[in-house]
Amino acid sequence: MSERAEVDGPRLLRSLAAFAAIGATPAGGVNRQALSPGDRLARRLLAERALSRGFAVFQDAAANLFLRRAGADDTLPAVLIGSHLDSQPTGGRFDGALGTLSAFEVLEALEDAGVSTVRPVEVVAFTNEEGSRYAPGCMGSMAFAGLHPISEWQAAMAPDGERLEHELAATLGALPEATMRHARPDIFAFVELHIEQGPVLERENVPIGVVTAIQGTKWLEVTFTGEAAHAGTTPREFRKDAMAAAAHAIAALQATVMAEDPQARLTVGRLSLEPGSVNVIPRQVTFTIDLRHPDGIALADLEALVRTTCAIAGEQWGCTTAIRPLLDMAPGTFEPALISAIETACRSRGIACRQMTSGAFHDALFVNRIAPSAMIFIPCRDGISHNEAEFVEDRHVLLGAATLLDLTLDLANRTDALAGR
Ligand code: HGY
Ligand code: MN
Ligand code: MN
Repeated sequence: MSERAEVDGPRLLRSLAAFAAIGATPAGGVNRQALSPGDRLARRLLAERALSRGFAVFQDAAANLFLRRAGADDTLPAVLIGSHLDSQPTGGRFDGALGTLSAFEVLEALEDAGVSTVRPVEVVAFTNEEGSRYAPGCMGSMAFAGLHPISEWQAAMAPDGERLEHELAATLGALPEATMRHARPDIFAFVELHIEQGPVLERENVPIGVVTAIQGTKWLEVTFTGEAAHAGTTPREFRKDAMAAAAHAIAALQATVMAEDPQARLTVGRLSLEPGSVNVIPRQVTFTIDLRHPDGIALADLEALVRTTCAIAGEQWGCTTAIRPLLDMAPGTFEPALISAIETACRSRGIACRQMTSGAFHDALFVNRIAPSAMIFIPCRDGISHNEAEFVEDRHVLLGAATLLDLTLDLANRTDALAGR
C-alpha cells in the first residue's frame, strides 16, 4: 500500500552539497562548464544514483540526460521535470542544480512511498544551458525542441581551445550505461524549478514565484579591426584604433540604452584585444553584447541601435566593423493551465506565491515550443546569481521541491489534455 510521497529534505540538501563539490571554487561557487570534465562527473553521479534506484537512464545526441521512472501506463507521454547541471565559470551552487536535483528528489520520494503514477515521469539535465563556454546557451533544449540540430554547433571552439564536437563525443562516451535516444519522446508537460536570480521574491518575502513568461535575449559579437601602430608616434588622424572604437561604442550604448528604457538590459561581458601591448595601438577588439527585453519588437530595435552605434564608432576610428549574432531567443509565455496548477499546488500547502516574469532565459523557454511548460522560482539572497556568492535558504529549497512534487503528482495522474493545447 503506497503512502503519501514527501520530499526528504536532508537528502536533497546533502545532494545539493555533493554536487556543489564538483567543480567547487575557492570562493564557494562552482566552475562546472558545459561538456567539461566537471560536467561529465556531475552527470555520472546523477546517472549512477538513478541506476541504483532502478530508473532508466537515456541520453540523446545533444547529450541531454534523462532519468525515467515508468508509469502505470508507460505508453503515455511523460511528465518532464528538471533543469541543467552546467554552470558559469564563476557560477553559483544552485543555478540549474537546484531544479535538476529537486526533480531527482521527486522521483526518489515517489519511489520511497511506493506511489505509482499513471504517466511516466522523467528528470532531464539539459546540455549547455549557460552558453558561456560554447555559445549559444540552451543548446541542449533547443536541440531537444527540434529547433537546431546539435551538429550545427560542432565546430564551436571554447576559450580553452576545445572543439565542441570533441567535448560532446567525450561526454556521450563517458556514460556508456545510458541508452542512446534517437527520437524525442512525447512530453505531456515540462516544469522547471529554478532560483529567481533576481531580487523580487526576497524583497516581497514570498517563497514561490510562478513564472508566466521569459523575456527575449540576443547575444552579439562585435569585432572592430583597425591597424596596429606605434603609441608614441601616431597622431589622432592617422590612428585606426580598434580599442578607441570599442570604447566609444560601449560608452554610447551604456549611456543611453538602459537610461532610456528601464526594461532594457545591455551587458558587455567579454572583451579581448590584440596585440595587447602597452605601447601598440590595438589592431583588433572583439567583445560580446547581451541584450534583453520583454518585448520582441523593442529587442529588435535595440539590436538595430547596437549595429548603428558600432558602425558610427568604427567609422570615426578608421576601423571595419563586423557583428556576428551568437544567440537569438524570442520572448515566450508559459501555459496558463500549468500556471494555475502551480498556484493550486501552493495553495494546497498554504505556501504564498506570486506570478512573475523571468529576466533570465531557461531551458523551459524552448521545451515550451513543443510541450506545455512552466517554471517555479524560489528566492535567492540579494537576488545575486552568476556569482559565487549565490545563496538560497534551505526552507525555500524544501518549499520549492515540495511544490514540484505535488505538481508532478497532479500532472502525472492526469489523463485529459492540458487545456489550451
Ligand atoms: O543568461 C541567462 O539568462 C541564463 O541564466 N543562463
Ligand atoms: Mn540556470
Ligand atoms: Mn545561469
